[in-house]
Amino acid sequence: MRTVTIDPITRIEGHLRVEIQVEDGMIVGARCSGALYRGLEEILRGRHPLDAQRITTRICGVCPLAHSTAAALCLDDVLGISPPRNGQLLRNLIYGANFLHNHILHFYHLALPDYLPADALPGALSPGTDEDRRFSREEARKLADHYLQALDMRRKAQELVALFGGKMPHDMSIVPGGVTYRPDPGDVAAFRFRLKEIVDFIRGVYIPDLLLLARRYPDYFELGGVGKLLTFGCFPLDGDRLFPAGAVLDGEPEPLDPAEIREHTARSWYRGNGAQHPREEEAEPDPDKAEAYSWIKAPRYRGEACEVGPAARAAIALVRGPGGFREAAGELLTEAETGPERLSSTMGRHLARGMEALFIARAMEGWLAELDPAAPVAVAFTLPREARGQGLTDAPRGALGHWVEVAGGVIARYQVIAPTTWNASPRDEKGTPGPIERALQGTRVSGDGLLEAGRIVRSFDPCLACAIQ
Ligand code: NFE
Repeated sequence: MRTVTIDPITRIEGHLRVEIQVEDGMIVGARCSGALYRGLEEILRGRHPLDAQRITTRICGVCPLAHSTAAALCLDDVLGISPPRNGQLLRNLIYGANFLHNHILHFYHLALPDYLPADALPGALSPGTDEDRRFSREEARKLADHYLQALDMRRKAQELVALFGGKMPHDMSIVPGGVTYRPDPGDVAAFRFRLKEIVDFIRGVYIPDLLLLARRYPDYFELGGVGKLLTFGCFPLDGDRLFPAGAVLDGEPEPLDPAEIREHTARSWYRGNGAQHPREEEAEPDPDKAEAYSWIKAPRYRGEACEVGPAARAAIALVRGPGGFREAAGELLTEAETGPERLSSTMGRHLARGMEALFIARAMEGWLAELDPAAPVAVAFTLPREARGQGLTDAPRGALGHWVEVAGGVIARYQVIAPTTWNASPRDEKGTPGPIERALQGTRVSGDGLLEAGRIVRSFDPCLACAIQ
């Protein structure tokens, strides 16, 4: 048996160490480790509750809107308020732009180089290997052109965030009770113009490229599966969510029960085994814990290590989501010659990202058309001195939760469980591997496993800045 260590794994956000054991051409064991403790939850203790929203957006520069949104939902819950419809539309438009940026970034700039020949991209951008490259020269040249075009699309998506959010990263608009921005007709026109270009790009370039990748690498629908899925849903509007919440533990979608979440720390550098609900969690760092191998905790839902992200959202939305999603997603799955049972796989995750990118962009066009420059965008509130709240949303990478306890008018406890905390989690006290560890185990590999492991791990789009707080 050979142990191969990838440390750090490149083309993801942050520092993730992945160790695989390879025996007789198969990955027989895997360990994911997050090596950097951050302490954001500790920084929040004793601060004014409204600071939570401004500080937690700084958790990450890739998905700051995810934390801004989760913190706003958490404080809305503390205050017992929800934004007026205009405020909800604006929150969704700002957050939607962050999703579009993320998915274009992930497909073209983080994942695609794993499949392009070494000479398709200029030196430093190239993965530097020609192993298992299946695109023709012409296809590779076209994809490399799209790699550059995608940079421009990302700029436009970031401009969308800045138009209504004030700036990118770390918006200044989303606040408890709504947003601080009133729709200005000039900004709305600028937003519409850019959004149309992004929709055209997703439909005319991203989706065809995605289908080409799926056709060249159909075996990756069989690699990197997890099977157990969880989503908190996202984009709330008048009590419904564009993507509904739910879980798949035994093959059938079931409703979400947030009381069933626990964070385990048996193999993480914190005292004890954890297994607490984030509402009551006390996690004291213990860097000398001998049996631990990661700063990432191990969140579990009903005791299960669940994959979160686009595959989970699509699996639930295909059953409980809006008709428009079910139809479009069904068509794309047929074109890719696969089915919903293959969403939790390396290629399934890419496909699910593409299908939701187009659906979210179209939903944004509808929300934009509904904005009313004269209608209120926020509601006023008075902060209680004692309260608890939770803010659950999906981020681009999956289920994101913020939990707060306010005591004596200040934050007594603030807990964050981010998507990559779920996906890149280590084992728990029962020895259950985290989703990425599970996805790697049992994979047939051609050589030392580096190629397959890189493709599988990147399909989760890990972000270590978010994973450890
Ligand atoms: Ni730092 Fe994030 C997303 C969140 S991932 S990118 O999407 O929350 O753990």
